[in-house]
Amino acid sequence: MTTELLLVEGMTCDHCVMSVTEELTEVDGVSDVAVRLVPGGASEVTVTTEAAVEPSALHGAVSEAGYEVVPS
Ligand SMILES: [Cu+2]
Repeated sequence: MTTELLLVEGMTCDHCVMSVTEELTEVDGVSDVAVRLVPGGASEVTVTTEAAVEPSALHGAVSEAGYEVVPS
């Protein structure tokens, strides 16, 4: 089990948190998603994985939800 910290821009409310959580949870190997919302800044999204997951799959899921992963 490992955790990945993603910084995500564009999230402003609980609905954004739900969308990002939902998309990331659908990625194979992801077991948990925790978000510390920073409206108007880079929110901290902690993704727990049970198997090896390509960072690009996580970034893709965030884009799918309509937000952007920024370099940490
Ligand atoms: Cu929102």
